Amino acid sequence: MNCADGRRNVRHGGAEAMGLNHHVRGSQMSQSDSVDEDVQAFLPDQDQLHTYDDLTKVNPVTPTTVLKCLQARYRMKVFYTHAGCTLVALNPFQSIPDLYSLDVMKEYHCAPQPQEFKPHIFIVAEKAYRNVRSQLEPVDQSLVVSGESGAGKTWTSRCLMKYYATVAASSSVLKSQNTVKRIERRVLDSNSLMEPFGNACTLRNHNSSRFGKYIQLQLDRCQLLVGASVQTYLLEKTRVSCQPANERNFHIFYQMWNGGTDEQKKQWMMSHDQCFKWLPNSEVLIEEDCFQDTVEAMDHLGINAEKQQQIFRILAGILHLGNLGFSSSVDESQPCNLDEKAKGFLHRAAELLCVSAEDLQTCLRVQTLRAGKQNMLKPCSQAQCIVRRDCLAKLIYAQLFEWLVIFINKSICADKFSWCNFIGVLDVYGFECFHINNLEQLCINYANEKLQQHFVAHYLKAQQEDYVSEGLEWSFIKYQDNQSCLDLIEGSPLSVFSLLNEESRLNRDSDARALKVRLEKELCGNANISWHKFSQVPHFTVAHYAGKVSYQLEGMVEKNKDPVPPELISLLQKSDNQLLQQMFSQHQTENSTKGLSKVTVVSKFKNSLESLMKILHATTPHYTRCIKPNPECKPLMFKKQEVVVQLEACGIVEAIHISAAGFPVRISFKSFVQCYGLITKYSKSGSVRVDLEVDGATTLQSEVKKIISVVLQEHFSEPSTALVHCGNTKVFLTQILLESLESQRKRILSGCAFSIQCCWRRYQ
Ligand code: AD9
Ligand code: MG
Repeated sequence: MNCADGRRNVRHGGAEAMGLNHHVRGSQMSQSDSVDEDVQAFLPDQDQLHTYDDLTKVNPVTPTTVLKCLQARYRMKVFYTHAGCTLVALNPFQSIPDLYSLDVMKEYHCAPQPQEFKPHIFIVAEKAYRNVRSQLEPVDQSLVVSGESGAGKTWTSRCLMKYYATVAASSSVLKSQNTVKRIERRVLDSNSLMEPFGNACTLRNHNSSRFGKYIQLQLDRCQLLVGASVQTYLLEKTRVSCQPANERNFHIFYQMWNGGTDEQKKQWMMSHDQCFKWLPNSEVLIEEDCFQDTVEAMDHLGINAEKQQQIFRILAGILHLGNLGFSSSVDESQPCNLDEKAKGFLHRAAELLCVSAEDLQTCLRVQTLRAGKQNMLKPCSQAQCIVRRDCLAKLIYAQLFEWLVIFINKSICADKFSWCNFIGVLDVYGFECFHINNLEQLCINYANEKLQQHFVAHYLKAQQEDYVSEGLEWSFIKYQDNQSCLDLIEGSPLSVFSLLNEESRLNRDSDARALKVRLEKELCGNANISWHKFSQVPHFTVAHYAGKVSYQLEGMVEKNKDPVPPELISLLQKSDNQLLQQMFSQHQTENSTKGLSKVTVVSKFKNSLESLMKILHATTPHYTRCIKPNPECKPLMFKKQEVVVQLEACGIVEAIHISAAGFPVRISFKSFVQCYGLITKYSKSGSVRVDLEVDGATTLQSEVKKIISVVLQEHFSEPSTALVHCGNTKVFLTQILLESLESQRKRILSGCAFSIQCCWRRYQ
């Protein structure tokens, strides 16, 4: 039995499909093998579904056939599948020996035609690497890795980085802060440092990235890796002060708690008889809790012992802030008091952050209001004190993360004259739809809409190229783009973002209901927004390409403003911790010169995404869609319902629809004639001789046309162009025509079998 994707079935064996030999054998396939192999019925044979290396070759391409195919492959432990210009990666949730070994890397790197090997993330990596050399514009490449939480984006990004650090290893070293380390090591270390600070254990992934990142790997003229730079997006800083139930804070806090020496813990004032509120679930140890790895990465990147000590003291200071509680004040004119138990934590927090305990306490309990040119002091309520405490912690943590990223960039970025091209790896959060969604989800889903738009444009281009190279018109493809959803979110002059910003810039307490009325009035013309008539909670629902999401308006304006009381910044600027001082000295200049206080979260995010999109547009993209086969993260468990939702969310189903909008079934002339030639041979009107020895596209094309005309005459009254197009080497069909061809072929075959049986009986 042969398989539909051009490779003989015997070359693919279940578990063997993972190993090295398998790749080697795949590569030995000869040209002639690949021509006559797809002689078979083109409707998928259930037993052979796992052999489809490319989902676009499953005939017909529908969400159901695609799902079945992926399931069959997963069962056979085949985790990668092409989907046209995209790679689908199913998370195995178990380590697969040898799948990512050095030998396998070398094999893909050295192969003359790696795309003939089994689908693998290394094919994508190698293709991008070779494109850099191709001299075709644009030469710079982007590898976009997407998928839902726990699907394997970060794992895949690491794999890609390791691949380049191996195949493009140079002898270059970078020197910074007295440390000399090979650049490949440093680039990988940058990941090891960002992850403990930016990742956390969540209900959906024990190592969930709480920020997006785009890493550009810089290559010199000889295509050797000489440096890298990192851009990060929207760190989930609220996690520092508020951890969802059964989740944890960022890994780094647990690493310090579990991995610090007694001496260090003394310096950080962390003794095990204390209980830190912002360190929930500290008894759960995970493999990411390795403090030594983080310290090593810091060493390699050039963060010296003194700086490290400053960093850890700041982090310990944050943890102590979490234990500050306030009691409500009876007299409103008096600030509320610190809880008795909290006093020790206040002093320790102040000592760790190197600020005066008195100033810290005042900052948290009293706000300074500006009235004209005068400042007025106003005591804070209990709730306000808590908001200010959390704000301080988030402010410090976010700034520390930013400082780390800047430091990493200084440490790994090559001199601008020493590199000429880059390969970018984008690891961003996937589409999110929770029970309650707010500004964070709106931003994340907006980012996904942007990427989807880019993907669709790219996918259509690839489709278009196929059609054009086959000499077909392109105009019959109709698809729904997501421009109107993007207009709704970010458009001008009126959109969710613009109205949210308008509200955020008004100096008043936000009113979710009033904002809802405004959105309803101004945006009702856009079909992508709706409201549940009877809902008590102010909200709006957006019809994203990946599904509908309801966003709550309560608290959204405040989140968008993300206000930082200036007293907190001045407090930190006065800190004796050199690093804190340095981190916030910049803050003030920016604040006064650019009026940063007016820059909202959505405007900042929109700007950073727009720069990212500009970069993506100027590069050749390669898409990898990671899929999480089950929410329990169990090895080899495939839940269809979960997977189909993700295929929808990551745009694969949309891509399938685009391809189905034209002609989802594509078969080479030769295969088509071999398979359906018998239709003309045995048809009532047919006396056509099907000569398989005849070569040449023209002859084959006329054979194809004859077969099609017989089927059309017998089954349809429609004009043929609606059902079929003949290209230069392939025939493009609709599913319905394929089914008619199949049924006719089967009828003829069963008729033949019957005649043979009759002859045989007569002969007996
Ligand atoms: V999140 O949006 O950051 O929450 P990711 O990044 O998509 O998420 P991640 O890469 O962290 O998911 O993968 C989750 C876990 O799946 C990993 O920690 C591994 O245990 C597991 N995984 C993912 N890909 C592979 C793989 N190719 N082989 C083995 C894998 N295990
Ligand atoms: Mg991740």
